[in-house]
Order: sequence, then C-alpha cells, then structure tokens
Amino acid sequence: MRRIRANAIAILTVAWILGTFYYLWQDNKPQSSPSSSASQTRGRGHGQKVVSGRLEIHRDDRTIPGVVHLCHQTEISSLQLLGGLDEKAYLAGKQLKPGDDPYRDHAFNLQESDRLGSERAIRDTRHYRCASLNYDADLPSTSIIITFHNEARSTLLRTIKSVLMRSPPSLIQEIILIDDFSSDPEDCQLLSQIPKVRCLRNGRREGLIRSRVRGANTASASILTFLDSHCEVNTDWLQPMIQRVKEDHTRVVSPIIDVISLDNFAYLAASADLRGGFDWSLHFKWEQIPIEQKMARSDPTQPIRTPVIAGGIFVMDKSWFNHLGQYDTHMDIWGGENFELSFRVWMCGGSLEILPCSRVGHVFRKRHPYDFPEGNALTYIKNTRRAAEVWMDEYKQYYYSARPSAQGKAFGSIADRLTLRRKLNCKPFRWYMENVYPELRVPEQEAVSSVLKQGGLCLETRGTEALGLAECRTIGISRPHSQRWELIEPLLRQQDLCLAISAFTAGSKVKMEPCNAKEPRQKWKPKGTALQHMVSGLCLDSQTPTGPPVITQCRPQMASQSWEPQIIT
Ligand code: LR7
Ligand code: MN
Repeated sequence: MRRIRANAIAILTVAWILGTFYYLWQDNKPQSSPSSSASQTRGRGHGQKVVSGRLEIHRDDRTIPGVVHLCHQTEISSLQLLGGLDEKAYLAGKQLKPGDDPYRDHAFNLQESDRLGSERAIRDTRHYRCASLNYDADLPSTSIIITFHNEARSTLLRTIKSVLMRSPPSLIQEIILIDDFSSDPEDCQLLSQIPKVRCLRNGRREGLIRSRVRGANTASASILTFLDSHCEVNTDWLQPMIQRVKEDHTRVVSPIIDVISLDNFAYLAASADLRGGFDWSLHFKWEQIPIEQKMARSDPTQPIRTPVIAGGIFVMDKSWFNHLGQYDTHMDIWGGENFELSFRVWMCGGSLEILPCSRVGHVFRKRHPYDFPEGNALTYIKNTRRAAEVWMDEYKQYYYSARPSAQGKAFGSIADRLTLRRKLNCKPFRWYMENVYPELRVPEQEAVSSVLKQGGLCLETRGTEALGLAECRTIGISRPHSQRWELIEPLLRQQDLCLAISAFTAGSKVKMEPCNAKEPRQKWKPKGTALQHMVSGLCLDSQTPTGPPVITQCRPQMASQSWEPQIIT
C-alpha cells in the first residue's frame, strides 16, 4: 500500500515538473511557423569577440510577406514609396560584371544582395508578447540619419525602403543620408528623389563620426535615429524606442541587432540575452546578461541595461545629444565613438538600454571594405585613446597595459572634451565601474616587493601603526617584513596593512591601517621619485631622518621627499 502511494507521488511529481517545463517552453517559443534553429553566434564586427548565444535561422520562404504585413493600415505601394526614383534603372546602373569577385568591394556577397531586390519579407523575430504591447498615439517623429561611404546600391536602398515600409509614416520626419565622399556622387543625387529623403554629400572624407554630427545638425525632428547603411528594420522597430525616449529623454536606446548573413543574406534572429560589453583594450563584444539580472527578468519585453552600445543603431533625443556634446569630432573614420558616447551617457546622467521588442537586421562583416587614410590600426588607437584619456581616469592604465602599442601614439588635443566633462559635472569612471559595469574585472596586478630608500635609510613600520626611517637591511629573503613594501596602485601595502594619512592637511602624520582600496586616505601615486597622496596632493616627507614621516607640500628635488623603490626578489 505504502509503495503504491509512493509511486503515485513520484509519478505526479514527474508529471508536474514536465508540465512546468512545457509551459516555460511554450512561453518562450516564437509565435510564427516552425523553423529550424541552430546554435550559433551573433555576427561580429572587426576583431570583436562574441559569446555563443541562440540564433534562429529562418529562411525567407517561410516568412509572412513583409509589405502586406507591415502596411496593413497604409498599403503604400512600392511606387509611391520611392517617388521619382526609377528603382530598376538605379539598381541596374551599378552591377557586378561577370567574373567579378562578389565580395571584393563590399566584403559581403553583392551578387546575393542584388538578387534579393529592394524589398523582401523578413520574419518578425520578436518575442510574441511584443506584438500585444501598446504605444502612445502621439509619439514624436524622428529624423533618421544614415551615413555611408561607397555602400552597395542594393543594401542602401533596402535600408531606406525597409524604414519607409515598416515604420508608421507619421513617425518618419525625414531620412537624412550623408554621403561620406563616396567615389560616385550620383547615388546621393538619385536617392534624394525619394520622398522624405535628403542627401548631403561631404566635400572630403570625414569618417562616420563627423558625418553623423553633420546629419544631426541639419535634422528637424526632436528625436534622432542612427542607422548603418546596410540594415533592414523589422516590424514595429521604431515605436518601442521612441516611446522609451519620450518617457525619459536621457535614455539612449538601441534595438536587438539581428544578423543578415554576408554570404546569402538570410535574416537571422539574434539572441535576446545579450548586452554590449568590452575588454580593456577597448574592443566591443556581445556578452551574456549577468545571471542575477537574467533570473530577475520575468517579462521578456523589458529593456536590458547595457554598459555600452554597439554604436551604429540607436535612438536619442536631439537636445540630449547636443547637451551631452554630440560626438568627439576629432575622432576619424571608424571606431571608438561608441565607447566615448556610452561612457559619456552613463557618467553624465543618462542611461543605455537594448529594447527586445525592437529588431533591426545588420550585415556584419569580417573586414572593412574601405580604406583608412591614416591606416586602420592608428585610427583605432587614436580614437580609443581619446576615449580613454577623457573618460577612464586612473583606469586608463589598464587600457595601456592591454594595448601597449597605444603608448606614445598621437591623439590630438582633448582639452575641449575635458572642459565638456567638467561642465557637465560627470561622475568618475570609478562610479561607472561600480554601478554600471561591475562585471568588468580589473586585471590582477603583480605585486612587486621593494624597499623605499631615502639616502642610505629605508622606510619601515614599527609596531602596528607607526613608521620611521632605519638603516636598510638588504639581505634578500631574510629581509624583515617591516621594510618590504608592495606598490599596487593606489595602495602601498605591507600584507593587510596600508599606508594612510591621518588627516588631509600638510604636516599630518602617516600611519598603517587595514587596507581598503576605496579609502581616500590610502591612495598614493608615484610622482617622480616622490610619493604623492592622490586626494590631498601632498607628498610623503620624512622631515628629519629620525622623526615620523608626514605629508607636506610636494617639492621635487627635496631629499626628504625622495623614495627610491628598490625591487627585492
Ligand atoms: O569613413 C567612413 N564613412 C562612413 O560613412 C566609414 C564608414 N562609414 C559608414 C558606413 O558606410 C556605415 O554605414 O558608417 C557606417 C558604419 O560603418 P561599418 O558598417 O563599416 O561599421 P561596423 O558595422 O563594422 O561597426 C560598428 O562599429 C562602428 C564603430 O565606429 C560604428 O559605430 C558602426 O555604426 C557600428 N555598427 C553597428 O553598431 C551595427 C551593429 C554592428 C555591431 C557590433
Ligand atoms: Mn555596419
């Protein structure tokens, strides 16, 4: 009897567990037709690392026709969309010649892109719950800004057309194209024939950063939307982003960026569990949302906070963009501006998020299809160095250790950007590290043991707190701990005790106390051969060879302020 009851309980438990799993699975299942899914990664940009994530592959033939689906209220025909532009002639004007390498000019398969035509259906890749969300009826309109340099005609036209087809017309104030000095000026002229499209051509190559600023400066809507020139926007992509910015103008929002295959142009759903991150060399990467945040997400339509954005596709209030200093226009061509913008937004009072109910496809490439007048590596170093120097405070040392080749490379003047940072009263990078990106680990520093020598004497500890100078005892391993220091910026350590000032005024004694890297009294940095207390700006001074060390006004050359570290092994 007892066994039967135990069996029944076991069966019921298993059934309950299976039922729960089935329910959760149903909840996550995409709404539309069955399709193959495969474990892959989000596409990548140049040198970008990726983490594995789920990426569902959906072939075009299984999709709902995009135009019918999207234009249900307006039924805009292709002809009306393009106004005076003769699409066929435009596309035929530049075509691959037989025998040409289809990857040569654009680093994607041009033949496939051309074959697709200018409009095609793509699968609605959002979580099904997104479709039932409501947005304000009176959302403000936006200026779409697309900068391009020698973009293929078919990809650029598909970007523009997808915007016109898949956005409520009232939300599109205008589409501003900036032709960044492409070889053929005709593309710009021809595309200007499309209603709502304006095209400005640069008189010389400026790079995407200055081009976007030019576009933003001429925009007439109160909200800016940036897109790359090889995108396809998906169903209801715009409303969630404008809604979030309307509710709080300090939010800078981006969509989930789906992958358009550079080989066959299949539109692939990207994982909804990723956010933007980076390593200390300032390379962008997609990374999993931290597990605690993932567990706390009961609603898959909720925004995802992100430490950085990929950079190309985002929506931002125009006055907030201007207030925060637009972009650093001394950055050239490509790269780094996404970090600079992301740090600035977070540190100066805004926030960055990815909205899962907004999806935009992008052709991820493996190389740049265009040239960099100053070279790719130097340009990336210049741009990221500017970002590090202006925004990363003492953490820039990790950037330089991860990218030693950046040291000594020219990066121009950053005075204007430092003034901007002061004027906006932005928080320190430490705040960003603690509150926005605590998952970014600071590299372990190798502890170097040394004595701190002044003349023939060495700095030593006496008892638990006190310090003084004494004759150096230099016999290797047997050296007593009291003269052995570890310099791990900003701390000056002896095991668990650190050198601290007792007060912030000149003449205050120093003492030893338990280490705490956040304690302002314990922060030191080398200044020549002197040791400067970072907060008070005063220097460690022995005053007299026998007296207790104190902090005094820094005077370079003063023997009593000179502490030569001598490494001991
Ligand atoms: O000199 C140039 N002038 C330009 O107008 C160089 C480029 N461009 C245009 C170019 O035609 C394109 O429309 O600028 C746009 C971006 O250039 P891409 O497509 O070569 O860049 P990307 O997609 O490899 O790079 C990502 O990182 C860049 C860093 O500077 C920019 O922020 C891109 O906008 C950004 N793209 C995205 O965020 C899309 C998602 C990719 C990822 C990750
Ligand atoms: Mn791109």
